[in-house]
Amino acid sequence: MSAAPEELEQAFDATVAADQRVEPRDWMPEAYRRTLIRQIAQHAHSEIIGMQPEGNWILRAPSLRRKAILLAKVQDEAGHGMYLYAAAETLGVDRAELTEKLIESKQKYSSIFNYPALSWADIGVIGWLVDGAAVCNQVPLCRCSFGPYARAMIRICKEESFHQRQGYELLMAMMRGTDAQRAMVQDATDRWWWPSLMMFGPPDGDSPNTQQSMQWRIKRHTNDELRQRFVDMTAPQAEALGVTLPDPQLRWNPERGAHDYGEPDWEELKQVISGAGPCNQQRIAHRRAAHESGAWVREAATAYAAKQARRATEGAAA
Ligand code: FAQ
Repeated sequence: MSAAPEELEQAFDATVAADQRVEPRDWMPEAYRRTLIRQIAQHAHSEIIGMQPEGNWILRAPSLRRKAILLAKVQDEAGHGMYLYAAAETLGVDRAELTEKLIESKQKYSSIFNYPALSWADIGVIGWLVDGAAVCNQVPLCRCSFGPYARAMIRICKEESFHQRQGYELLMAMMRGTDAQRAMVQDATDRWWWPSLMMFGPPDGDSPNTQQSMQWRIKRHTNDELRQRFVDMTAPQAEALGVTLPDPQLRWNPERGAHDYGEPDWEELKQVISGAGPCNQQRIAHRRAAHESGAWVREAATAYAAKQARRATEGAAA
């Protein structure tokens, strides 16, 4: 005898309340499934589009060592995209369908990847600030209520935190260099600081999804809570590095036990999310071209898999 809808819902609520994991075979509310598909797909797309600003620097890395490190980082991002698409597929969507939605601009990806990487210092700053923000946002997702997403995040966070450190190490090397190198690091910090704060999403009062996602324990903290955590973590790192964060309002507030900081330009975030950022068109055009020129690989892999399956059946029958 199958369970009544209210019993299924009660079982789901109890799983979430007990901090246990909801698994793909379990009953879940349709809106929970849709929210997860939206967030995991956006997250996967961000990893894949996020390969572009750095990929652009692989051929121009200043040494073989730096080239090998950057190549490995960009490959890790492709891997993160794959785990996340696989997690989304457990919810009943197909990776090919999600890719179509991305290249038709019907699904979002992180605003941060619509800014250009203009100098070699940008590669260090992307590691330090962008991966730093990603880690801050994603560590709590390791405790997300949906099992496949939470498990994917564990490995992703380990790799992102390694990326954050390698970015910081690159910047330390540049800061020990010439005045021109130090100026490059400061310039890159000035350009990436505010967009990094915007990665955490709109302010809480303007975030339509947070409340429900927190009730479902998909999100464990609000956008503003995580943004504050990032500022508090990054301000001393900037000081140790010897760069100035471009915010005259940034200062330690002993009463709050946290840093006060200025307001990001939320109008800019809206523009970038809605497709009018500096690189939106270029990023999607590049992704679409890569998808189209890779069609023969997908066809060949499918034909090969079909041939192997046929051989296995014939072998079993013989
Ligand atoms: N960019 O109600 P909320 C990385 C959208 S991975 C674009 O607050 P929510 C690794 C939001 O989707 C970076 N869109 O939404 C790496 C929603 O739109 P919708 C990606 C944004 O979901 C490093 C609407 O605005 N990380 O960096 C942004 O509760 C280096 C209203 O917002 C993740 O995806 C934005 N910044 O909270 C790779 C982490 N912010 O769909 C390469 C997982 C908001 O309703 C190099 N995701 N929107 O039309 C999350 O934690 C959440 O989805 C948030 C947004 C916090 C991003």
